[in-house]
Amino acid sequence: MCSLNAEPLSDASRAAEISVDSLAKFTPTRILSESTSTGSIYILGTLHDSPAIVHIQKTVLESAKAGDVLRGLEKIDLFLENQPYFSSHAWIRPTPDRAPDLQIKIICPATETHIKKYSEQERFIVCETPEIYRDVVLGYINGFDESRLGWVYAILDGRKEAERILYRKEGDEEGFVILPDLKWDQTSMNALYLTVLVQTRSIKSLRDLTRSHIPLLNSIKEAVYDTAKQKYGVGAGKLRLFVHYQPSYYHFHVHVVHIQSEAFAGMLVGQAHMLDDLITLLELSPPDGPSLLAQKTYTYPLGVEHGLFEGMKAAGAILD
Ligand code: G7M
Repeated sequence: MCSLNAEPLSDASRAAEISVDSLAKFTPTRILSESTSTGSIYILGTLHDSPAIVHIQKTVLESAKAGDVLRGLEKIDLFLENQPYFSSHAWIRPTPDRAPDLQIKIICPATETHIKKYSEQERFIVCETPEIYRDVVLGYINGFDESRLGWVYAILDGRKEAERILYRKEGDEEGFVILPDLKWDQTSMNALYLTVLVQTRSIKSLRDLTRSHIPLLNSIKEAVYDTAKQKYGVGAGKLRLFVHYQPSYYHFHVHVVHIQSEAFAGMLVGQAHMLDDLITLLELSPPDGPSLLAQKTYTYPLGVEHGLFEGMKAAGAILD
């Protein structure tokens, strides 16, 4: 069973459920969103009687093996010919040892929040002053369902994804882990995507950062550089380290993405804040009292389905 109310499953039984046979029983309800350029598509449906979100995406080609693909084609269908330009669809010949054609991610059971998050929706620019943060956002963050952070705590406690941890620094205040993000299948280095989760639960968002966190942020930076170099051969000059505001999860984390990676919504100006900029603003902050990050007005896009939207609208933070 993959049900919201069911007893939690052991890892083994849950893993056993996501199989070729079980996916064949997925009943699609509607498309939540899709990208025609990347071939990424989010489908809402039912799996084992539970709402489920299935994300299907073509896997990224490993650049060193891209040429091999042309030697393994089964069929080619030329639909545009305008010399010197040609466009075609191609089918890859199945060979036992070839890389998978698809990457499929599943959220099951999917909550209303998940469904809203992945649904195409109208967005508006929001101007979040420190007063609006205090009156609207803080209450939203404090009321955030702790269970949504279950995956974070499971990683930090070593109960989940333990074998995927690339680096761990111990310590309640200065500790953190580095691991591949859910979105990265570790195939293409140009699509490298790592996540850094801090051990402390006291930093909900970048507004909570103070000068006292500068050593933590610097040690995250250093460890990311070392880890990416050692594990993947990717140098510091190829990495974009940034933090979301608003994030989806209010437990401080840093995104690490290869600069060759195609821009996606979470990388857009407004939502993404370079880690180095945050460190600089903390260094420029007064020694006592709220940091510049706490005092700053943030301007960012917010979807109408976001849990903050109505409160922001009522507070006059949405620009017409
Ligand atoms: O900043 P924001 O909260 O939007 O980003 C959260 C990040 O955590 C995203 O890049 C997600 O892909 C990533 N993420 C989310 N979940 C549920 C997991 C997970 O279970 N494991 C890992 N490794 N990353 C996750």
